[in-house]
Amino acid sequence: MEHDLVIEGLNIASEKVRAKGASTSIVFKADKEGKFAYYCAVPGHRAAGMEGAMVIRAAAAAPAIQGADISQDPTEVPAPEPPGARPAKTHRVVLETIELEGQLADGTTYTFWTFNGKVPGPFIRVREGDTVEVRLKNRAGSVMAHSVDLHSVTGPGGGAAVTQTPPGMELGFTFKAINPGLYVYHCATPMVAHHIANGMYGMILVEPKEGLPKVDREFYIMQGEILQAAPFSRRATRSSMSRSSSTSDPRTTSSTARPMPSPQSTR
Ligand SMILES: [Cu+2]
Repeated sequence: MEHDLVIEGLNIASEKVRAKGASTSIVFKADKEGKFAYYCAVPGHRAAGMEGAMVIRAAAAAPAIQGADISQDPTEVPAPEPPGARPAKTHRVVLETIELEGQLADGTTYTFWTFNGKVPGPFIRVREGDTVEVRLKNRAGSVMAHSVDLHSVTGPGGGAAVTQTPPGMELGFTFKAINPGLYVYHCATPMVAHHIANGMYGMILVEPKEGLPKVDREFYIMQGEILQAAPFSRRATRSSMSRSSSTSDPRTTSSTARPMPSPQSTR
């Protein structure tokens, strides 16, 4: 028995396949949306059941990037100095606090509060004995005051006491790095946890006097999480937040963040 394949509306017809076990193929570009009937055009075959439908849908548009990429590049580490003691230096560290709409996941943005527009903020690298002049600028247009508390600083609030900076202002202080170590820094403006959770954290490395041993590569990685109480694009109600907060697991800020099942529709 011979057969063929016709797709109606797309102007496609295969050659007839005659021999037992024979095959043929057709190549076409699906450039027309719609539902198209296909069938065998050998008389009587369509009526006998050799038919079906092919649906061609428009490709789903790639999700538009709506927010800024706030992810810090893990290779953004200040170049290491050769091991061995060197005379003390003075560093000037400028931190600008920027509140911006960043991409949280596909189709979802979040207003991050950042140091220099990235989360985590810039990696700061100094050496024991160095002097560090810190300038904190709060970008005009910020909604909040911001500050910086460097855990390498033993002064009041790690600097936070003198850097509570209103929008559009700049404040600063100078400290001497006397304790080698790898320290966190963060915004310490009340509510402090709110500022940290929104992205205001980073690290400062105070190398020992003699420097650190040489390594092949250095990376800068900190983990942050955004907890959701409702699926993407939905506003959480008070009840859904309280219900899911006890059972929710953390979702990262990476582009692989997944929507959480919500206990109820909350639009
Ligand atoms: Cu802040």
